[in-house]
Amino acid sequence: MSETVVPEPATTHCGLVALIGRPNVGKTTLMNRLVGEKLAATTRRPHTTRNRILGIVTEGQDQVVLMDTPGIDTERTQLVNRVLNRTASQALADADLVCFIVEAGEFGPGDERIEETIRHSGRPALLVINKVDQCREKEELLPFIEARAAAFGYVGVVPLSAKTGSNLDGLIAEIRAHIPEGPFLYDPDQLSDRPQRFRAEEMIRESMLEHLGQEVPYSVAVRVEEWADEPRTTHIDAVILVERDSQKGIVIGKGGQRLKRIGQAARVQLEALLERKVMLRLTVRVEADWTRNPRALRDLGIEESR
Ligand SMILES: Nc1nc2c(ncn2[C@@H]2O[C@H](COP(=O)(O)OP(=O)(O)OP(=O)(O)O)[C@@H](O)[C@H]2O)c(=O)[nH]1
Ligand SMILES: [Mg+2]
Repeated sequence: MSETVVPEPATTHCGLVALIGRPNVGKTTLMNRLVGEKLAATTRRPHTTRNRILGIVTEGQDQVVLMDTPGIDTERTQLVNRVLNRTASQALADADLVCFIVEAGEFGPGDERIEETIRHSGRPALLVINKVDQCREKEELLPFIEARAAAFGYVGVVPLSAKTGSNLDGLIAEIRAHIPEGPFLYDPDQLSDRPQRFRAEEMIRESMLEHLGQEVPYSVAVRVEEWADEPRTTHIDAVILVERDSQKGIVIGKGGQRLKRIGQAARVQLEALLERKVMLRLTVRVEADWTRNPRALRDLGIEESR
């Protein structure tokens, strides 16, 4: 008598993992590295990220759904900052696991407040100590790790460098060890919840922030208005929104030189993303006080996740 053995379906694990931390600690750089593609803008300035952005890493039976969030800045009270902070809090509330990202050797009052928020959330948390490449004395790292680990019941502490890629494997292993059993939330081939259009806007915004110096920091936004895929070329028309006429002048620059450089750098990135030739047309438009206007924020996708 023959017996048919039906193999047990392999158990899958899937978890929502919130990347939380002060502005500029490297959350987005880390997400881009873990996913292996540039999903969102990173710059040397704080307050680069404005939305919750998912980066999806599927390996074997495990799916890690990273939620990149705006840096939490508890000092700021402007509407746009309150909205950004709420976006981060919402991600924390939704998370199965929190990655609290700090910079090696630095732990200030801002970090303490975030640690307190994580404690309140009751979520399990990994402490991710980023930018270890900046540590000149590696021996200094150990007391830092020990002090932080003693202060809070982290389920793990992972020093790494999102920039050089050192110990990213260590982080993924720790995350995989702490996500719950469950079905995949996304197709294993999917890398993000965001469409190409969003990634294009992020690349243009990144180029702009890199070319602007300190001059027009965070009152700029980018909206792609037209996107046409033609046989050889993709034509993209995008609008750069600023709040004041003076800012418009700065973005455009003398004789349009700055806008030209912003466009050239963005086009190179867009061509790499789309793997084809891109014709990019940028226009600068003044939309007064958009950072203070809830509707304008919503129109730009800068809003609470739910
Ligand atoms: N040296 C070094 N720099 C890093 C590392 N990770 C990120 N950076 C740099 O830190 C800066 C901020 O990186 P982001 O990824 O934009 O930081 P963020 O935490 O997402 O910032 P917000 O979106 O503003 O909250 C960029 O200039 C990165 O290149 C790292 O491991 N080492
Ligand atoms: Mg960011």
